[in-house]
Amino acid sequence: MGRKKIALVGAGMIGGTLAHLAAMKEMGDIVLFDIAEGMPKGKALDLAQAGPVEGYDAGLKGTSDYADIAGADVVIVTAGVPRKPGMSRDDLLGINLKVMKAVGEGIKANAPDAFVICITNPLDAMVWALREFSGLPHNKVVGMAGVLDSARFRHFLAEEFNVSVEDVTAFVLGGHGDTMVPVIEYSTVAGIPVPDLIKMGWSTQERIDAIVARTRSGGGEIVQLLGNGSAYYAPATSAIAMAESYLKDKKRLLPCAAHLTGQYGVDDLYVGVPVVIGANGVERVVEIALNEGAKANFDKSVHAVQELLVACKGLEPSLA
Ligand code: A3D
Repeated sequence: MGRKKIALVGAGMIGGTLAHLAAMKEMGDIVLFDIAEGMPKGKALDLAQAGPVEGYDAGLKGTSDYADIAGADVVIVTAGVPRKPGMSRDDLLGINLKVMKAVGEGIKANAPDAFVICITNPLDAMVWALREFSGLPHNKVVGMAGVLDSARFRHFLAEEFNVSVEDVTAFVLGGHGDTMVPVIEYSTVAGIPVPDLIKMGWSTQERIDAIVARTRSGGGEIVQLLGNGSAYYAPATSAIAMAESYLKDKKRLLPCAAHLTGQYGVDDLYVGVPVVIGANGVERVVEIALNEGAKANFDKSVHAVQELLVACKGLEPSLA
């Protein structure tokens, strides 16, 4: 049995971090693809030279030729531009839509059997467009956002309760944007829901509300601090968790931007919901009961994604 092949389309900040993580975990051979000529080759060589020190065996190749992603088991897409301070994710729509067209066609021609994870923003619209351009089955194209948003929520909750991040589970639904929906009823410390912890005096509703607000703007906080570009360590780790669940058929239940066909009252839209990821890609969309407030927020989030799709269809007639 040969090694798995992981193609990273976009070899920038997240792409390079993905390659490092995938190599460290010996997930397979890695191809770094970018339209920039030398840069992916330079990163691949640098990472290959880290192999003898760390003791990992992974083929690493940098390329600007789509033929090199042929036969990839997993493709992770970060191609495009990230935010600058003051920009919203939606400001990236026009330029990144063109990139998704090129990438979707490249995947369709060279890696049609891959499991594709999209990270490019604005996420929910770009993963939808990437699926359309690639023509791959919906269960094989998914967006990374919920794992990251939940990780941010978990980190803030663990700090608030002064407990290990390992024991904090958190639930974030909806689109990846200011309308995302952190659901506190399904967020726990070792199984104890956050509302119970408030009753037990571990925190107050006001403090949890502030954590929810900080989670919603968690990406923007990092954009402001970095001054140039957006987060990349946690986004890369989150996508690797999804890739591992697919490659190892772990069947993890993870919040991802998945294609809905009536679940949550939504049709033909990618939006963040809990899904099971295994060897068949997205194997199940999990429909949980939402209270009135969470449902209203979820619907608002869906509406925001729908507006972005209208804009995409206006910009790219082949999507209409
Ligand atoms: P960056 O370091 O700029 O890397 C993007 C790379 O894409 C660059 O190296 C470009 O040369 C390359 N590129 C541009 N056009 C093409 C093309 N047509 N084909 C191939 N490569 C191309 O950005 P980054 O790695 O920091 O971020 C990548 C994307 O992820 C951005 O759109 C971010 O907004 C997004 N992002 C999403 C999340 C989510 O949680 C969804 C989090 C953080 C960043």
